Amino acid sequence: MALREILVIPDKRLRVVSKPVEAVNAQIRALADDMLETMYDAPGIGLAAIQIGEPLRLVTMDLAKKDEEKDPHVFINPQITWSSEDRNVHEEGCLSIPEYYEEVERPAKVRFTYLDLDGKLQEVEADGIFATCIQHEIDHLNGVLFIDHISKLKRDRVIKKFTKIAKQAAE
Ligand code: GNR
Ligand code: NI
Repeated sequence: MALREILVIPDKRLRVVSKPVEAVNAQIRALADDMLETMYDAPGIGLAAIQIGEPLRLVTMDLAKKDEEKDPHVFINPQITWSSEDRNVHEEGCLSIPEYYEEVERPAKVRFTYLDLDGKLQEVEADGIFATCIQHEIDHLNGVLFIDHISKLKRDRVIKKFTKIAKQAAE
């Protein structure tokens, strides 16, 4: 297991469309391990592989509360098969946009398929924070960030702030 660096905006790699995982092998399981370790360390409730620079359609998640036991999940090639008409507003954050939070409206419930770590196809229905989080992570696989769902004024402001920080760090 290894702790990996999390990419932060405006890193262009966060805009890449990730490729499907071709085979669930030892390499993929090792990458999922690194992602879980990095996610727990951050700490975050979800992580997409591209956030550690790996352009593969692989997501980790743990929605357990602080006082609960760990509940690690790995979703490979997740695909939404149904979204509810009714929508929900939830405050979102992203490890690639540190310490910035904003409300985002998304379908309240989704169904999605994915491959598990044994390469077996699964389908689940998600609501609440689970629905919000899987949609946030699948967005990452498509190069989409939660700030793409907020007003252009707010988005431009946060991108400008992080661009300035990156330029200062490069000096
Ligand atoms: O840790 C995270 N919290 C969170 C809160 C609300 C909606 C989505 C998330 S995901 C985020 C971790 C992350 O950046 N995943 O890509
Ligand atoms: Ni994120």
